[in-house]
Amino acid sequence: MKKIFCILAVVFAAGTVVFAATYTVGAGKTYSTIKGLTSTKTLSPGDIVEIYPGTYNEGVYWPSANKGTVSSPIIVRGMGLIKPVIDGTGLSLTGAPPSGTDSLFMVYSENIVFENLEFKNGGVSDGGSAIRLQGGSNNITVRNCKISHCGIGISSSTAAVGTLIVENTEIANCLWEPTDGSTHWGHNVYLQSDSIFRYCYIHDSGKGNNFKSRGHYTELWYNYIADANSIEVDLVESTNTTAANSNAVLVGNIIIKRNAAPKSGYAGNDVQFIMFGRDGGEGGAFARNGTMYLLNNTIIAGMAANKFLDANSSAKYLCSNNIFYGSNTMTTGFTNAITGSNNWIPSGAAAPSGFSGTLQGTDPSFINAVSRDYHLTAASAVINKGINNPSYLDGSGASHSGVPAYEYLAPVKSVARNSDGQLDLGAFEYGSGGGGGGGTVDPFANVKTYPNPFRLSISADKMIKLNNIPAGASMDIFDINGSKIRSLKEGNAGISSMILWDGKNEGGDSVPSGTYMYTLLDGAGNKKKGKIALLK
Ligand SMILES: [Ca+2]
Repeated sequence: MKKIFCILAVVFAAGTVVFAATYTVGAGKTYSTIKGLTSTKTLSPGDIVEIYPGTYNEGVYWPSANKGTVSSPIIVRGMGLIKPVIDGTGLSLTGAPPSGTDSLFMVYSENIVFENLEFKNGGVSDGGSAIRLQGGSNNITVRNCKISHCGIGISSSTAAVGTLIVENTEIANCLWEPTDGSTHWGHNVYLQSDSIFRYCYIHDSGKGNNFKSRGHYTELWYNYIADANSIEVDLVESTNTTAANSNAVLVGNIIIKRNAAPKSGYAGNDVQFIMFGRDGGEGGAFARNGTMYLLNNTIIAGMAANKFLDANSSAKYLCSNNIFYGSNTMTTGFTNAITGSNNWIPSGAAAPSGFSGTLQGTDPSFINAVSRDYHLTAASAVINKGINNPSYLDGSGASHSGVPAYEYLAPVKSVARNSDGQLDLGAFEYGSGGGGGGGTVDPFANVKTYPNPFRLSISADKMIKLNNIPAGASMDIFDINGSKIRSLKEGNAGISSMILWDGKNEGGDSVPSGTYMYTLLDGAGNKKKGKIALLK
């Protein structure tokens, strides 16, 4: 029997009606592999690709024809509580599309969101990446993903690539170990293009750096970057960095250098920590022509040998409201490139000549530095010692507020930063949420309702879906008069972390077109309210 495999939804974009499709991938679904879909279908703006839990041993090519628009991106979504795994075990990631790929996801496209997916074991021997942006890629978002044990975690090519956004994502243990005797480093992140990373946990790069970019402009907001084998944040030169305003802004990050020597053969990298300049010192064809704005970060050296800030003669730092703890070496040789105010540094460290309002002491009074809880105690001398109006210039030279509105919350979340009218130093305001400081997390923060509006007559499975539902949560649906018409539970259709509604009331009758209100409730008493527009 012939089946209709796509679910039609209605997307209102810029006043036009676009018919978008939902495609399902997984065991027993329309497509058994992701490649099986992308090699046979051209995806359109607003399309949704639902990847069901399982292991996908494949490299996938995302061609330029598969592109969304800014208002109607293509969503590629892992379904369920356990992320589907794209596992590169045994694959050679050295090929060229369309038949081969050099990465687990090799992307040439625009306006795509990849969310709730896990990538691992790709390209360890051949340098393949979990996700690689190739020429023409732009406005690619990676959200709520996990990447580990690949040759490189996320990379981008030297061809024209637009902005990459990575949020709520863990990237760890990437390691490139060639079998042909050649020397390569591999990094958790290695970009040639502009990027924004926020609420991410980037750690334990196997050989190289946690975050490396040769892009013109980089933003890092509220990330936890720790325990690289080599450099933690390494923003160096390329043809992209000679133009004015080849800047970077780092706000509210926790950046930690571990107390351990690098692997054998990589001597010297127990010194470098944050680099804004050149890979190879002052030589080479290019330089980095810009400023790194370091604002309200907590920067922890694991040992006295660590040098916090490194640069080259054309690169500058503007540092305000940071805590530098654990080493007395702020920099060597680049003190004139470093300006800023209201930073805390150890009493044994020499403040760079461009610093003003420096606080010094033996201990900034963290809740528990040994267990890495860098929230502040009530006794901390850095409370209310920040400047209140930190700002930065972006990659075009436009000025923006650098006031931190959020804080990193382990492992890959964020929480609003307390605002008492006077900024504290570091990544955590005294009394803010997270460990040590109390506070709560919205368990429904990532719930999405789709399609919404919901057009019953053209929906093949006649279901409206809510994803990212906490285990055991319930949903009450009300009509416009406030009368409860239906109660549903997480997993009601046999898919964990989802609730599906068939547009019927408790008695099994289809409800009329209109707006319906719902309330989600979890076992801890947390609530979320929303609306569903139902069209017949
Ligand atoms: Ca304060």
